Amino acid sequence: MTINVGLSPRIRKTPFHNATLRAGVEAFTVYNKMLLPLTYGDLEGEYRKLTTGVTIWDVSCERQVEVSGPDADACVQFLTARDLSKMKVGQGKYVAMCDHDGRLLNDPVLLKLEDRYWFSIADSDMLMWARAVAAEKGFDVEVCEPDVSPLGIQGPKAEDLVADLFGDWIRELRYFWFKPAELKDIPVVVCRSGWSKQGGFELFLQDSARGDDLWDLVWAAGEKYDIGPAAPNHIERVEGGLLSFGGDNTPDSNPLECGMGGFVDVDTDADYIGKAALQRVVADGPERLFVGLILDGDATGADAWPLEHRTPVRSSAGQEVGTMSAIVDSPVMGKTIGMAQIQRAVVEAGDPVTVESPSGPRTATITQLPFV
Ligand code: THG
Repeated sequence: MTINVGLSPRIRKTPFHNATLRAGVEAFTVYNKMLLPLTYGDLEGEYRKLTTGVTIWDVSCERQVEVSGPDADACVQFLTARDLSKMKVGQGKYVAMCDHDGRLLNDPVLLKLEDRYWFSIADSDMLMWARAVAAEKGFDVEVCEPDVSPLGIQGPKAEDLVADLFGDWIRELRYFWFKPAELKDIPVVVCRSGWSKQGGFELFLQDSARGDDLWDLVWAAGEKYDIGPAAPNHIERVEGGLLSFGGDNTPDSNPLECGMGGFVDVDTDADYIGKAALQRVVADGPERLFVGLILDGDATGADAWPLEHRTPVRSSAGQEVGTMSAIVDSPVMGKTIGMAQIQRAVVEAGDPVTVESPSGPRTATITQLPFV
């Protein structure tokens, strides 16, 4: 008798799946019901290549929610807590999608194409949400998940590599701006974006049958830059203060409690879900702030541990004043650093706090994000 365990059609493989296996992928997680490679077995080397060279990432799981049709502008604006009235074709923006009480539902990159929009989403079901909202509001739109899979090229040498592939015009692309292009005959959208602070691009593959071909072309062009396979890097993203949706925020967090205050427009004519609630949050101030923690003393390796739960952050009097969602040893800072949601009053008072580490309680200083 054979017992089948593991993969099922419920968990989707990416167009680059075989390529990542060939490259030696060693661990996956599931994101938007799709496999997301986590490591190729050498996290330290992957961090080094990301911060000094160039890496290739299978981030197909950043799925697109496409909105097209006569009411696409109005529908996308209604779904987005940011004024989109000046957004241009070819432009991307980091946006918050919120519910009616201003809770953050997703933090996608929004791309405005010629005749449609793509919400390039984090890990929550926005296809369902967008369809429901569009239908209830009577918007004349079509909402779907298109055959689009981003391939990340991240690191300081990414620009030279992508210029070798597509031409020097890519050097003129501003952050989150993009352009449709072809590589050989593979249709892609080239966007200056990616979930790292090291610079880079994402090639949004528009034909899942060509995953191997695209990966191999990038790899071949990357050989002269010593390209390596990698993935969204936990240490680098903590140093860079990038929000991991679902990990750093709780289901009831508003965007101001997730460090997204700068990307939310409340003083605008634009009409969107959650606007009144967010106006109140801005007027009253959020209850919590998303901040960095620097643990006192040098990073020893003993106090950065995998966090399976948000762990309590306490005041010196022992009161719980927040929760920590990530903790890593930072090679750049030589310190153990964390990310936490902490009561605004405590942050504003500037008091030190305490976190429980495997080696006992550690005092920490609150700091603004990003660290680096
Ligand atoms: N690329 C694409 N889709 C994505 C992600 C991505 N979907 C899921 C997830 N990542 C969305 N979340 C983020 C979070 C942060 C950033 C991008 C996507 C980001 N932020 C910069 C910052 O906060 O410093 C820049 C923000 C700005 O200045 O506008 O890059 O990575 N396709």
